[in-house]
Amino acid sequence: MPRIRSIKGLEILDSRGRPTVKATCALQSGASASASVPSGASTGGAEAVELRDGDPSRYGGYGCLKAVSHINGEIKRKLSDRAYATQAELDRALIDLDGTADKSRLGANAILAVSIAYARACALEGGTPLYRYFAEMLGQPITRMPRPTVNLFSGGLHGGQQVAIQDVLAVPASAGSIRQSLEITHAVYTAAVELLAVRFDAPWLTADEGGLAPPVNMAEALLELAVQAIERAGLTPGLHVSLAVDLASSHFFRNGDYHLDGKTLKSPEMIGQLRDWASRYPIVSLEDGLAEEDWEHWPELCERLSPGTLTLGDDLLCTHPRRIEKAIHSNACNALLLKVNQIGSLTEALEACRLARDAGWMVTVSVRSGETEDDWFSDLAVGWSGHQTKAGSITQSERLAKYNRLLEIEQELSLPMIPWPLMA
Ligand code: 2PG
Ligand code: MG
Repeated sequence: MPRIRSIKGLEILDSRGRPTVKATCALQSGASASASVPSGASTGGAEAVELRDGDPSRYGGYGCLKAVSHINGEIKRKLSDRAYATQAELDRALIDLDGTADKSRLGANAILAVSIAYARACALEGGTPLYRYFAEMLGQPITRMPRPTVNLFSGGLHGGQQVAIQDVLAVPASAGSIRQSLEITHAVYTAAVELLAVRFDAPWLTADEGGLAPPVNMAEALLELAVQAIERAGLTPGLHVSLAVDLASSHFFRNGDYHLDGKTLKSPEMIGQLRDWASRYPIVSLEDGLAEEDWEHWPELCERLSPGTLTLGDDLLCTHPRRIEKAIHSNACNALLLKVNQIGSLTEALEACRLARDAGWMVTVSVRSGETEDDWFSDLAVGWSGHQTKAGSITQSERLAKYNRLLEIEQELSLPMIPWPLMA
C-alpha cells in the first residue's frame, strides 16, 4: 500500500499569468511526483471554491499562498506517514479534512493538486503509465482514443467580449487518429488565419485558449467564418470537419432574458435560435446553449437538438454528481463536459463520469481556459475513456502539452480513434 512520506505545495503561474497551485507528493518507496491545477474564466456557480488570497497588493488578489500554506501545513500533517489503499481513500481523507461542501476551507485548488500528485506518485511506484492508473480507477480497459474538439474562434470571456458566444470548435470528424485530427485542424486553423487577414485586413488576435478572436459582433458570423475556413482548407463542412459551439450562455442571460446579437430572447426563442443554427450549420455539439439558472428549459432544448446535436452541460452541471443526477432524471442534457477542477477531486470527478456514461451520455473531457504545462489531462481523457477532448487550440504550449501527450499515448497504445458518428 503506498505510504506518503511528504507533501509540498508551490504557487506557480498559469497561462494567463495568474497564480495557481502545484503539489508534490513523495511516497516512502521513493516515488515522487507533482501535479498542477488549472483555473477557469467562465466558471459555473456550483463549482468547488478555488481559494485565492484576496490581497489586492499581490496578483490583483489572485494569489494562492493560502492554498499552498494549507498543503504545506494541515494537509501535510494529516497525510504524511499514512498509507491509503485506494485513490478514493486518499480523496476522502482530503474532503473530510476540509469539512465543507464546496472545499472552500482548504481550497479545491489545494485538494485537487494533492489528489493528482498522489495519483501520479502511485502510478510511478507501481510502474504503470498514468493513463493505466486512471483506467484502473474506472475499472474498464482502454479500447480507443478520444476525438479532439479544437478551439478555432473565441468571443465572450475568452475573447474580447466582441461577440457574446464563447467558443467555436473544429471537430475533425473524418480523422482516424489523434495525428490526423491535428493535421486536419492545422489546415483549418491556417485557412482561418488567412481568411481573417483577407476579410478584416488586420492582425489576428488570439484568445485565452489560442483560438482566433475575429472582430465580429454577431454569433452567426463566427459560424459562417468557421464553415468558410473549412472550405478554404479544401475540406467539406459536416463531412471532414464539423463544429462544436460553447455558448457559455449564462454570461449573457440576465433577468430571464438572453441578450444575444442585439436581440433580447426568452428561453423558447433562444431554443428556436439554436435549433435554427443546428439545422443550417454542421454543429454536432452545443455546450451551455441555455444558462445554468434556466434548468426548466433544458429538456426542451435537448429534445429539439436530438438526435443530430449533443446537448452538452458545462456550467449547468459543474461536474457535480448531484447536478448530473438531476439532469439525467429531467432529460436536461445528453452529454457531460467533465472538468476535474470544477468538483475538486479525482474520485468525485470519476463518479460524475460514471453517472454520465451509465446514463448513455457522451463525455467530453475538458481543460480550463487558464492552464499550465502539466499534461495529466490527456492521461485522464484516455484512461476514463472520454468520447471527446476539449483542450483549446493548436497553439500555445499549455495546450500543446495536452495534444503532444495524446500523440505519445496513441503511439504507445496503437489504439484506433473512437468511430464517428459518436455512439455511447
Ligand atoms: C469552458 C472552459 C473551457 P473556462 O467554458 O468550457 O473552454 O472555459 O475554463 O473559462 O470555464
Ligand atoms: Mg463551457
